[in-house]
Amino acid sequence: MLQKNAALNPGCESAFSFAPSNIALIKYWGKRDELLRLPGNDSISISMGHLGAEARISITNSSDHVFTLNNKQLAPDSNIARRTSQWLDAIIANDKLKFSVAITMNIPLGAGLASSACWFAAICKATARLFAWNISNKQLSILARLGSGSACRSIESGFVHWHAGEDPNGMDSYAENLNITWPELCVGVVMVDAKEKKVNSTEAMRSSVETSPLYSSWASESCNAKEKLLAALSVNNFSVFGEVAENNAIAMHNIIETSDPRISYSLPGTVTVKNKVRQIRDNGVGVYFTQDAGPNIKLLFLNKDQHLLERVFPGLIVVSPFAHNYNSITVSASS
Ligand code: 2P0
Repeated sequence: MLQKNAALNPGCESAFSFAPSNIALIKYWGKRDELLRLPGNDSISISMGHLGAEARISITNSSDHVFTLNNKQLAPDSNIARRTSQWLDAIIANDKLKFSVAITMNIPLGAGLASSACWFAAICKATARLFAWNISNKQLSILARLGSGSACRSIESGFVHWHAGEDPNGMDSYAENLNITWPELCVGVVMVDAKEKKVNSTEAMRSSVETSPLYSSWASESCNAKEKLLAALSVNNFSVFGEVAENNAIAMHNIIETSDPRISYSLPGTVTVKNKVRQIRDNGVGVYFTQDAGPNIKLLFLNKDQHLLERVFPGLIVVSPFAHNYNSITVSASS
């Protein structure tokens, strides 16, 4: 795709970049084109500050691409290695160039914490640096999207809007920063299970689109929810923001759970956490949940409630997406 530009950045033998993971507040669920990873609906996310991936990429003399995650080499036939090899081959379009890609990540892989989003976004940004491509974040988001849909939203920090687009070629399906800050907003991760999920998002989405009776109304319902969320964001209305995000997550899981054969990403611990959130909300605490394609729960709350929530959910990982400049950070591997 970009072979005309496939000359290395002068003096640059390797390049690295960080990308945050992101949590969708209005979810992307279902594709209109699988190969180009074009979604059926717009989505809105919040980037997760320091939680994410750092990618270092260089040319290698090996006969194939080599991937390491937190200093351990990945099997070439692992799902993520295969997908990334395909992405590099498609983007660089030069069979002779092979890359060594070292990823350091502080979230677990494949546990519903948007690991593939930060993985592909970080590699995409590092690759662009290696070749000194003079391209915009919009163009980077389109390239990252080809690796994993939600990766397009991890190019930017803060609130991000992924436009589904309509073009069959996908050039109008990109992500952009919403330019809204909300310094008090926090996102908390409640880890229920860090193991890799059994059914990946790509397969589960396909099953939802093909078999769930609820999928036909998803695009219009999520479009209405998106408008409500944008209105709430424009005036920092936390209760509407939280309610819309929570309901959108519930609607997505209803679709997933009514597919045939049935898929469920929730474990008993997931249900316990959600019930606890509802219970403390009934007692006046402003907290809402969202859940992605995995058993772990993300909490949405304001920083005034952080200490209380850390007591209720021991081990809560708190991110303040607007509290720091996350453009230059060092990532330590998750244990
Ligand atoms: C999202 N998820 O909006 C939704 C909500 C999970 C639940 O995007 O097939 O890894 O690679 O495009 O992006 C996870 O799916 O799927 C996802 P592919 P992706 O965050």
